[in-house]
Parts: sequence; structure tokens; C-alpha cells
Amino acid sequence: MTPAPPLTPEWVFNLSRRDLLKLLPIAALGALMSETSFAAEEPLTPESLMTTFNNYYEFGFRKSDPARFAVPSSEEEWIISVSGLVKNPLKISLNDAKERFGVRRFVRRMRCVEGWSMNIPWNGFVLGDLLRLAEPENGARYAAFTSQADPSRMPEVRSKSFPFPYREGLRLDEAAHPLTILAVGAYDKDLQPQNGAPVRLVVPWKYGFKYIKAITEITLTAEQPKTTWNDYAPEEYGFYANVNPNVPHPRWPQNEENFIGPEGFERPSRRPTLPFNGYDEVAGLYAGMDLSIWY
Ligand SMILES: Nc1nc2c(c(=O)[nH]1)N[C@H]1C(S)=C(S)[C@@H](COP(=O)(O)O)O[C@H]1N2
Ligand SMILES: [Mo]
Repeated sequence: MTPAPPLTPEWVFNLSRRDLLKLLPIAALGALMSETSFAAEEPLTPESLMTTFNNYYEFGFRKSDPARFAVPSSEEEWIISVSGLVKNPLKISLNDAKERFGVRRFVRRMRCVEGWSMNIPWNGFVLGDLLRLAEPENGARYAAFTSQADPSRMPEVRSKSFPFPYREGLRLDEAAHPLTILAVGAYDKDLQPQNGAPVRLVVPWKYGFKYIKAITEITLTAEQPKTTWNDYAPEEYGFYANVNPNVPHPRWPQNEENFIGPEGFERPSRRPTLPFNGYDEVAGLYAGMDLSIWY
């Protein structure tokens, strides 16, 4: 794999939002400034499908299992820890984070590597705001995320049928990109347990398995962190996992997708898949990297 280009987190994090606005290309500016992006103009996936057709292996392996078996966490206060290569390690309650950063609505397309896609109105905040609060050290290059693995509420964690806790990771500049959000809701309601309540990642230019649910820990590291699917089946699931119609997955072609829209899941519409799931403004993050690999 082509090595990641050198990053300068100091540069990314020292910019104020106003500086960032001056520097971003017009397309990115549009996405950042308003919800009149192309995703906002597309029809939404019905809430009833987004909350019943799920992947959440802690609650079972069938698409219908999470909606049937997921129950809310019994934690009174959900705490996210941000540690590792940071000057200001944090244990912040989700309520504090919501108040501090403000919860906004983000309409974003979601593409699963299995070949289906949705368009979802998330509610959340920008992950970069939380990372900036923890003050990344100069040596930080990646962010590693860990899901809650609670045997008392998660049947597959109890039966140890899969390598839990679920882990994911991003390069720090990907994590700090304004398109990357921590979602706490969808359709203007709190997230449902099956969708990763109370807080999950949304990285709209990457395949859905990057959208780690029920996040408890974020650790900044110098080395690329281990991630669940990449460890489990590296020939099928990469670390980068950028949506790429030109590189087929070993089991599923990636040039087209079934969009689950208002017509419902019975009649998903077939449409071409776009590079970076249509979010071209992130292409610059991969300058110099070989994009003929999808992973
Ligand atoms: N903890 C955890 N996060 C997870 C998963 C999982 O099994 N466990 N599945 C991933 C996959 S493969 C996808 S496609 C999305 C599905 O999100 P949704 O069920 O909210 O549509 O969650 C991702 N996040
Ligand atoms: Mo997925």
C-alpha cells in the first residue's frame, strides 16, 4: 500500500473555522455552510427502513436482528474518552459535548460495501471540534475508535462469536475533515439503539463499516490502528475503505448500488456509484496515493 502522505495535524487544528472557510474549495464550502448540498436535494431514505435494516453484529448477524434485539445502554451518563497523543486527555459526557459543540442537521449519503445505499438526515456535531478540544500532539497521525461491548445487553458479545469490541480508525486529517461527524440522532430524534445510540461515526465518503457505533473511546496514535474488519478479512476490507466504483470487492461489484429510497426496500433503485460516494471535496486528502486500490 502506498504510504500515507505526511500530515501536519498542527496545521489542521490550529486553523480557526473562519480560516478554514477561507481555504476550502467552493464545493466543500457549500457542504459546510448549508444543507443545500446534493445529498439534501436527493430523496431521503424512509426512517422506517433506516431503523429496521441494519448491520450491528453485537446484536446479531441478520439485517433484522438489531431492530429486534438492540436495547438502550444502561449507562446513566455516556462518557467518551479522548486519549493517547493529546495534550489534554478528556473524559467528556455526551451531554457536555452536545452543549459545547451544538447539534446540527447533516443530510448525508451512506454507501455499504454490500451494495446498498441510503440518504440519511443525521443530527450531530463535527468530530474535529472534539479532537481540537483534546489538543492533538504533533506526533498524532491517526484516530482509533472503540465501540462499547457490553455482554449484559449484547447477545453476540456474550457468545463471543466475533472479535468484539468493534474497532475502527481514520487518519487524523480524515477525522478532522468537516464532513466527518459524530451522530447523536437521525430524523431529528435521538439515535435508536440499533443505529448505534447514543453516538456513532459518520464518514460519508467511506463504506458503511467505518461508521462505528456506540463509541466509548477515541485514541490518537502515531501508527495506523488495527480495525475489526481489516483484521478479520484484510483481502475484503481495507483501512481506507473509500467508496470507489472502479475497484470491485471480491464478493460485490462496486460500480452500481441499490438506493433504498421512498419507494422502499422492495423497490430499491439501481444507480451508478460515485467515487468518494460523490463527496469529491475529499479527493485532495489522497493526493499522491494509488486510487486504483479500493482499500
Ligand atoms: N459497533 C458496530 N458498529 C458498526 C457495525 C457493527 O457491526 N458494530 N456495522 C457497520 C456496518 S457494516 C454498517 S453498513 C453500518 C450500518 O449502520 P446502520 O445499521 O445504522 O445503517 O454500521 C457499521 N458500524
Ligand atoms: Mo456495511
